Amino acid sequence: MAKSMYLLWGSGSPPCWRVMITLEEKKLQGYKHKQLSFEKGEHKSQEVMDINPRGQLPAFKDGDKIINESTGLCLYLEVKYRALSLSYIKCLKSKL
Ligand SMILES: N[C@@H](CCC(=O)N[C@@H](CS)C(=O)NCC(=O)O)C(=O)O
Repeated sequence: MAKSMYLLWGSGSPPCWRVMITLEEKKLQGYKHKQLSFEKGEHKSQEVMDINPRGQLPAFKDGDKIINESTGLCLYLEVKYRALSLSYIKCLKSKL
């Protein structure tokens, strides 16, 4: 199910964690991913710039769809995989 997804991420990045936690919570395992080094400037590599011209991580593709903003990406995953539970969304809804 998640094989069409590709996530470029960097260590120590809360926006990357947000996306990875969402993928884990939705049990979307098996997605392709690559860890890049901020220290080596890999977030400015051509591979990243082709997906996210801001040169920021996370950079994400699902098939031919590109979604870079981490909060928008979490919303995309929530809408596309609504049937799969996401505890923090449930928690937020319970507080409304
Ligand atoms: N609004 C973006 C922020 C992404 C972001 O700021 N990523 C940082 C790492 S935490 C980054 O790539 N910084 C490198 C840079 O801006 O050159 C999101 O939520 O996806």
